[in-house]
Amino acid sequence: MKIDIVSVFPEYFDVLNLSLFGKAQARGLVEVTAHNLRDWTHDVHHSVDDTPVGGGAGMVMKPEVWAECLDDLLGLGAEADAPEAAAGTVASEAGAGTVAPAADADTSAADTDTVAPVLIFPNPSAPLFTQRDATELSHADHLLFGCGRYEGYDARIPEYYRAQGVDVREYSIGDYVLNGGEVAVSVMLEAITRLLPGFMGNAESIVEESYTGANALLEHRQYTKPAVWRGLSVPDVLLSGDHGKVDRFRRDEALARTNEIRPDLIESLDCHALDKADRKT
Ligand code: 6GU
Repeated sequence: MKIDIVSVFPEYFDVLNLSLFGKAQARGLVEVTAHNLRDWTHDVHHSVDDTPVGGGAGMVMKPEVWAECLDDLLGLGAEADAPEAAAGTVASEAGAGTVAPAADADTSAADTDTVAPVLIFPNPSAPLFTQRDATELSHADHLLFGCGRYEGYDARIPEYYRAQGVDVREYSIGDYVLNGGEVAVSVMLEAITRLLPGFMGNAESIVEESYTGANALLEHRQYTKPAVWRGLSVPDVLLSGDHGKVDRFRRDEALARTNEIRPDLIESLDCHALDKADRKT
């Protein structure tokens, strides 16, 4: 999986050379490049932001700088804006009956043999990023993250790239405010890449986690040895060796804890995912 990140603090992502992510990079499972947005500025101050139109506090990231950067990284470049570019020429040829529309489509697909990246903007005012999104994005070949700073980015940036046919996503990671998108991108990146085959080493541990599968329940609590520690005991049933009973105990606990801590997850449960015993819980 190829990953590009654009930020005014690209050094923030140096931590991706550590730990499991560093190993995954060394093994070629992921290939990350953090770019400095200011490299696409032309003015002496390398400015990337301006005051909000309509007034208000703070600064908003300018669309021109982002567009130069994203055109480059998406491979849209000059031909997207040039008047003699694809759309006009192809349309007139097709109109003259010389080139079949299907042939045009084939040619343009062959021209770009690499898959277009999914373009992702962290945004506290966007829909919540969930395990479902992480799973979906873990199947992409190329992700491009654009980190906003200050009061955010000009709303026309995602709008423009959507209109160009790019798969553009905007996500919030939770109901709190961060200073910029860098932390949010780190969170999303970890949630996505740990799902890549071979990233974790132990695929089974992923399957049983909270928020995954049809159930999307909080996970049951975990214990290790000793069976009694500072007067606190592991639940007896876990020591019984009866796998059926252990599974039922864990499932009941997952349901009860989810109901207490995250009733919203219970509300959105697929009722077909509940078995007969669950309904009694
Ligand atoms: Cl994606 N960005 C920022 N700046 N703050 C956030 C967020 C994102 N998600 C929650 N808070």
